[in-house]
Amino acid sequence: MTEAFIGLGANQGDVLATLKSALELIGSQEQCQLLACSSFYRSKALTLDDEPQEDYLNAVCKIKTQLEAHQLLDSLQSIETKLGRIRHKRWGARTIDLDILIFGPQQINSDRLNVPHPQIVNRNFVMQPLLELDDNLKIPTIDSLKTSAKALGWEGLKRLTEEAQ
Ligand code: A4P
Ligand code: MG
Repeated sequence: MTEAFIGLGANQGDVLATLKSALELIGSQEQCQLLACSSFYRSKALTLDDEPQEDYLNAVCKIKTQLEAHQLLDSLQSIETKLGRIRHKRWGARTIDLDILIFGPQQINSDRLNVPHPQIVNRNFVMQPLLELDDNLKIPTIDSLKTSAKALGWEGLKRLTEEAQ
């Protein structure tokens, strides 16, 4: 059994409904158990060009799984497809994006998978929900999640109230 953290992000369509459906589908995968989910966070879109994009809704969930990391990636990609994800361009707008952030203590660098996710430390919309789930979380590639999160602050990020989720 491996404990893993998955990042969820959406900025197209009914983002709240999509995030909720994604969580349900993650929890109902074979050999996978949903342990916890962070609050939902609204964040300014990080883009690779000047084209404006809608804000994102982001969250992080924690699972326990018997799958190997690449099997989990396959399963998450089929959930993305089921929820209507069409791949246009890298970092482009999307109905749903599911990233494996952390997969137990494993460090993986293959053609299809980089784990821990290399962008964790640059993204407050990933670090704040991770800290919410476990403020003592140890990540193999990061010295201190708390220190990195503090350095990045809350710019462009807002936690939704319970009524809004
Ligand atoms: N891949 C490699 N490592 C992983 C991993 N740890 N988890 C590969 C999931 N996939 C991983 O992904 C491209 C390929 O990455 C996959 O086929 C898989 O083999 P993709 O979802 O098709 O494309 P992408 O998401 O546009 O690219 P990338 O590089 O994964 O981008 P990110 O890091 O997912 O960033 N702004 C806000 N505010 N909130 C967001 O959530 N997300 C992105 C996308 C950009 N801006 C954002 C947000
Ligand atoms: Mg991605």
